[in-house]
Amino acid sequence: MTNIADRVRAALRSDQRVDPDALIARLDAVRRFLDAVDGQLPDGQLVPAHTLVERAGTRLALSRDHTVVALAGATGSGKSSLFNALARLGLSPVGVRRPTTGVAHACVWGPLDGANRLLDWIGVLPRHRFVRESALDADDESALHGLVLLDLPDFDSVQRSHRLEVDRLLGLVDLVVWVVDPQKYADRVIHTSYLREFHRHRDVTLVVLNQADRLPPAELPRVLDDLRRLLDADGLGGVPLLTTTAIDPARIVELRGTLERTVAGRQAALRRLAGDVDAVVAGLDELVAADAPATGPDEGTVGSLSRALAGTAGVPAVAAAVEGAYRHRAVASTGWPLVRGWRRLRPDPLRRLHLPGAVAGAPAESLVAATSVPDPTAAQRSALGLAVRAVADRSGAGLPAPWATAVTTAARSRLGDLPDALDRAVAGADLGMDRKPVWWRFVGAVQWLVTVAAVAGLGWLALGYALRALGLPALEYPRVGEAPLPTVLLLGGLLAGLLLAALTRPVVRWSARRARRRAEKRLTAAVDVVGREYVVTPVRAVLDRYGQARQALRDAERS
Ligand SMILES: Nc1nc2c(ncn2[C@@H]2O[C@H](COP(=O)(O)OP(=O)(O)OP(=O)(O)O)[C@@H](O)[C@H]2O)c(=O)[nH]1
Ligand SMILES: [Mg+2]
Repeated sequence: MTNIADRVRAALRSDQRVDPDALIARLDAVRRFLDAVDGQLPDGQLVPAHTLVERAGTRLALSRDHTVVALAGATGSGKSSLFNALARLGLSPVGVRRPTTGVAHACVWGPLDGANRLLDWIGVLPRHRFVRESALDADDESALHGLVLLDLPDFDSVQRSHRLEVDRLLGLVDLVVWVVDPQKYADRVIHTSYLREFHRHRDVTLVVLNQADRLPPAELPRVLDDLRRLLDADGLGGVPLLTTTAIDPARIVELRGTLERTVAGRQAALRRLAGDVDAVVAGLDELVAADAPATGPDEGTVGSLSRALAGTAGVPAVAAAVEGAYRHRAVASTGWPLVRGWRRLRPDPLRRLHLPGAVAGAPAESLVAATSVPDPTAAQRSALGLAVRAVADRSGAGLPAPWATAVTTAARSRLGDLPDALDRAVAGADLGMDRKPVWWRFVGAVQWLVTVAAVAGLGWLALGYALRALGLPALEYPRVGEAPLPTVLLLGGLLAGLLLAALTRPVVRWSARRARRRAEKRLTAAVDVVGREYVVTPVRAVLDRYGQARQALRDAERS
């Protein structure tokens, strides 16, 4: 049943015309596929596609008016005899010593000029090119005008060079006539190494059982049935199967008629290339089998990456330094004036890290990153490694293996540049530490004021004491309630200073923690940008390429 269905399908297909524009669009899609996968996938699997694109472009550019037909088969099957019989001339030597034909011979129906460039490309030497056009039989032969018939060496040859030549030529011709004979039609080589390989080229395949005269007429149907069964098993159900006797011109008429129709249809070259595209698309399909994945890793995974990067970049250390620096500077600005002086003698925790962002007005972008942020620990490095791997794994999940590898390679491609980029990001981040808060100035000014009051009170008291000691008239101090004003100034000033310092301390601590959180947020944001640029963007680029490749291959499929 299947064989009948195959034959019907083949018959329908052979009636279907290949639209040159559609074929060119399909080839273009293969080219787009190759552009998309360039540098992403190993070249080995792409060779057939590259070969197709190059060959098809050349074949279509060379001549669409010619149909190149090859006679292929085992040695002694009668290829050269058929070649000569079709040409009606003894062009290719026929021999009893096997193998006879060592290089391809060509016969061109019509002017040789147009076919010469085609034969140069196919690689048939000029001395093995013949032209089948004479004034005498021009009319007889006109139906074959445009035919370029090739007599190939034997593909089962003891001569390796013959096999190589056949393999090369079979990749270039438009239609293949497989010539078999009653003795060797069932040979394994022809079926497994050749016919089966051509199952995508059914509509440019013809099988000829030659030397039919050597079979008793009663045997012929059985042999034909057997051969048909083998062809079906090769995936060539429905291909035309003819019988010929090369030594009898009357018994090659059917083959000749088939060739005439093929030449007149001018479809063989297009059908051959369409079959080539089918084969290439089928071969590449597993490379883009999965649905195009999301455009990149999910935000959770990117968040983990940012946290790991923050650890490596020393964000916690810098943030802690920001908190320390805030406290240090706040105390230096708002503390009791004597404490301030002592405070200023101690180093600023942030300056010790050599962070330009920590210094007011430093042009961060002009600074080469050379911070003294502590180097990442082994644990931080391995956490980063795991986070990068997670980005690759999540992004490449479900993709065909070579793409998953490409995603991993992309995720790791810029790891070498990461340390400098992170250092630059940390160095360039605005830590919010370049301006003094207004309240520091205010509290600082009040501290000065109460200190001045205390010193003034002290001075006043000291003056009164000195006058008394010298026996001079004592100073009459103004009084606040019961207490003399200088005492109020001295004690009040000292008390107010201490009180203000005590009240300020928790506010400073709270603000320092806030400054730490703000710095942490800004640093993490800066590090996140680096992570996206150095890890996520290359991964997205590969996923983009995957989407393009998948779409291109869908476009290259036969519609
Ligand atoms: N009886 C008979 N003999 C044939 C037929 N076709 C070819 N021969 C003979 O078979 C032998 C081989 O023919 P060739 O045409 O040289 O075979 P080939 O396939 O070209 O062989 P290689 O060049 O070695 O690959 C010759 O002696 C031919 O005369 C045929 O249809 N009937
Ligand atoms: Mg021969």
